[in-house]
Amino acid sequence: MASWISRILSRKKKKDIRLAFYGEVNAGKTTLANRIANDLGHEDLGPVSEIPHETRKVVKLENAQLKKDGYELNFTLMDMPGIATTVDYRNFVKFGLTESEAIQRAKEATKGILEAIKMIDQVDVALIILDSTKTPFEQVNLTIIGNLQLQKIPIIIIANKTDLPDSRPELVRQTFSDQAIVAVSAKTGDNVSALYEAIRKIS
Ligand SMILES: Nc1nc2c(ncn2[C@@H]2O[C@H](COP(=O)(O)OP(=O)(O)OP(=O)(O)O)[C@@H](O)[C@H]2O)c(=O)[nH]1
Ligand SMILES: [Mg+2]
Repeated sequence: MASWISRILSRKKKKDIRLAFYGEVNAGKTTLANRIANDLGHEDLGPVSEIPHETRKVVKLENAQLKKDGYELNFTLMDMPGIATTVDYRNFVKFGLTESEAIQRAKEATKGILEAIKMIDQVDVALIILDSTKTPFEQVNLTIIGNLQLQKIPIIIIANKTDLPDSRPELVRQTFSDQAIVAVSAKTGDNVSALYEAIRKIS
């Protein structure tokens, strides 16, 4: 091939992988999104909190590039609001919010859940983040996974929080034995590099 043709071809920008972080509230979606963003030389996508529904809007980071062991991946990271079947403002009051702050947060959280679900058709690869100290049988997880599978979007299940003593990633593996699963600690960064390998394989 003429060298000028190969130069033009190699200049062609690789397609972005729109990588979405789905899961229940407090599973660690934003912590993991921030960890990946930082690894790739970017700022945090958003704040992390023990109060549920901290993320109430889809937050995107475009042009995040991973160069590793001879391969290159270009991402748009999409941190999603946590999915819940019910949003009760009284839960937020327990965390010290005033009643009006709690009601406002509940309204925003409900909108956020709908936004996250609507966005499914814009996703190339979905990470389903699970808190591996909790039961993986939650209805919410099954609903999200079912929806993504219906749309034929490849998914990777993340058993997060492996740094905690009551983490049980093996239970996640048993429950979703036909899925790609990566056990990580988004907090310490442990095994996040295995996640990059899994994304490369699946996308
Ligand atoms: N020990 C431990 N804690 C974690 C880990 N990942 C997240 N957390 C904690 O879990 C809580 C929730 O983390 P977030 O990243 O805000 O969770 P989220 O899934 O984005 O939550 P929402 O935005 O509310 O849906 C915070 O207190 C985090 O510090 C982890 O790998 N290990
Ligand atoms: Mg979040």
